[in-house]
Amino acid sequence: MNKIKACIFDLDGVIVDTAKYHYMAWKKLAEELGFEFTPEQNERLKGVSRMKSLDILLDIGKINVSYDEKIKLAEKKNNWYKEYISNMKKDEILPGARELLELVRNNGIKTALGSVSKNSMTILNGLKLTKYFDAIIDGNKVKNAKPDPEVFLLGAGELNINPKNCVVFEDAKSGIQAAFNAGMYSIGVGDKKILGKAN
Ligand code: B16
Ligand code: MG
Repeated sequence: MNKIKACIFDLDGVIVDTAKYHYMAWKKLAEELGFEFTPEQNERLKGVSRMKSLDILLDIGKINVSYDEKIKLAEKKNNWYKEYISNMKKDEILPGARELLELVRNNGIKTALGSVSKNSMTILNGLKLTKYFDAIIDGNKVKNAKPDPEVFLLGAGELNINPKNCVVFEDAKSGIQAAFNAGMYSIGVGDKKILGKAN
């Protein structure tokens, strides 16, 4: 592979254990709407934007609602999610994540966050992790959710590093595909059966 000059990290499910909170909030919304939402179905929502996730969820529940209603449902889910993450503790930083960030930085390798979550800054600041990133790309900066490569290409751009010298760490199938689409090397964090496309 090419020389590694930058590492780009996804947030939910890679740096912090927030993927479970997204699932809890979507599951609660599904229950309120009268249907079951399984962990297997939840895999389709990982790395996907809030509104697109809602569309997938409503499709699973075979529910049709107006655009205005969708905005209200997404807000409801986000309020539950924010309530869950407001109580997060430092031990919810995933094992080895902080150590890896320190290690790569100590070796002169740049770091970026590549998340489509609009709540990224709340989480990073809350857990005092912001200082580990040379660039931060979050859901407020990107227009296209993974598997679109935009989030990772913006990260490489802010770091001024060629995409072919970047390594992406991802827990979502859509994120591994986004890294591939960006021409970057990828490391899957999770189940090999789901993330098999990762380098
Ligand atoms: P929010 P990541 C993604 O974060 C999550 O994987 C996905 O489940 C979530 O819907 C998305 O962020 C949007 O999050 O509602 O907080 O804006 O994995 O790209 O760090
Ligand atoms: Mg993720």
